[in-house]
Amino acid sequence: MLLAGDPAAPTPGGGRPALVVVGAVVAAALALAVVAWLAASSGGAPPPTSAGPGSALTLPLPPPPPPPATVGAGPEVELRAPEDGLETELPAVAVAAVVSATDLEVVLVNGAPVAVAVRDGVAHVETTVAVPLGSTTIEVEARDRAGRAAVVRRAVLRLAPEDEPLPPLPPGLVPGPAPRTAINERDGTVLVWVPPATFRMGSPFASDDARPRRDVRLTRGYWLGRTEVTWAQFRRFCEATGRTPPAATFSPDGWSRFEAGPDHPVFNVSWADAADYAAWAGLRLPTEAEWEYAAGGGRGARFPWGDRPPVFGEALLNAAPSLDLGLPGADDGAPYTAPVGSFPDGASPFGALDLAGNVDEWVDDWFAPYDARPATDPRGARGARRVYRGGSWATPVRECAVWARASANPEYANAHLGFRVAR
Ligand SMILES: [Ca+2]
Repeated sequence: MLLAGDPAAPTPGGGRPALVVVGAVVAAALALAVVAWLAASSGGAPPPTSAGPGSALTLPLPPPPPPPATVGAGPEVELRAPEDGLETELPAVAVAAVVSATDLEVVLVNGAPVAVAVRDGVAHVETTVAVPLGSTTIEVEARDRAGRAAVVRRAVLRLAPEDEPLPPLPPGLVPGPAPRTAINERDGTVLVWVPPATFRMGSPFASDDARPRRDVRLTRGYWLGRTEVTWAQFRRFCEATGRTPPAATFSPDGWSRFEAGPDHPVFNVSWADAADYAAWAGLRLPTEAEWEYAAGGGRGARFPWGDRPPVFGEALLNAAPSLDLGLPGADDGAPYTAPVGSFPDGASPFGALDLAGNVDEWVDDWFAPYDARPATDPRGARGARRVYRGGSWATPVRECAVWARASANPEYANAHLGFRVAR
């Protein structure tokens, strides 16, 4: 099976028309699965999609990120998947893109250049991308000869329906309060199910740490804590194991005093504190790749809920004021930590909460630079620093991106850094 972006995938000229015809048959079913999946992940609200008989089905696409101020508007890309029927044998999808640009230089589909045909003054691109089981991301990128900013458009395809049967609950887990959730009996953590997937990790809009991007395959589904571990949970662990709990208080300005409530996320914990808790609970810390996929669902969007930043009066996460967007991050109503799960509208595609903001979260991996080669179930190579993810109450909104990486000495502990568990 080919992976998206695999160098063996079709390139300009090489047998493309036949593959397009066959792949197109798959596309409609996939696109419909996308619609269903996006509808489910957005709380039932139908996505802005139209599909009349015989017409192309336009995938719901996030708005492109703004280009850098020094670069003018680039080409525009419209990604379409034709509606032709159902075919399940071939794990490939036809990608048809319409590109509007006066002086087009190159169009890339998942990083590979594709042939462009100009009809009626508009460039049309058709190619196929092999897709693995689970979720995959189709990404079309175009550049013009003036080198102006490429516009990247994405669609996420799922071969498996959202109501795919869950594997049997492993020992220690019991059914949770909602579909596709479970409760870990030892510590009461509510977990959400994240299915196996292939996705593009990192972002072209990220700092150097989150590049180069790579295709990551997660071969096994996993359970992830719906929220961060709380003070109440961590104190029970300390009582059971004879540990001294860390301080739940700090002075943000040297004279006032903040005390986190028992339903706030634990902080002032080292990486070892987090790992010890997880082991005590019969759980583990998520890997960095697991964390990123659970947060973004492979959609390429900046935040767990999508690309749109919160507007005035809207609470999607607990972050710091974000003057770069002209947004009042303090609208979240929490100057420091907030009770876990306080921002249900900021849920990830799998229903996890507070992945962006509240407290940063230790993950299992050591920090290591990304490698452009595809990776399967990656773990950071042993290093000096452990990774933490997601941003916190002290992080500007824009920096609470699903791809944003941070790392610290494993002994580091601070009032912005906690963790969540996985199984
Ligand atoms: Ca968090």
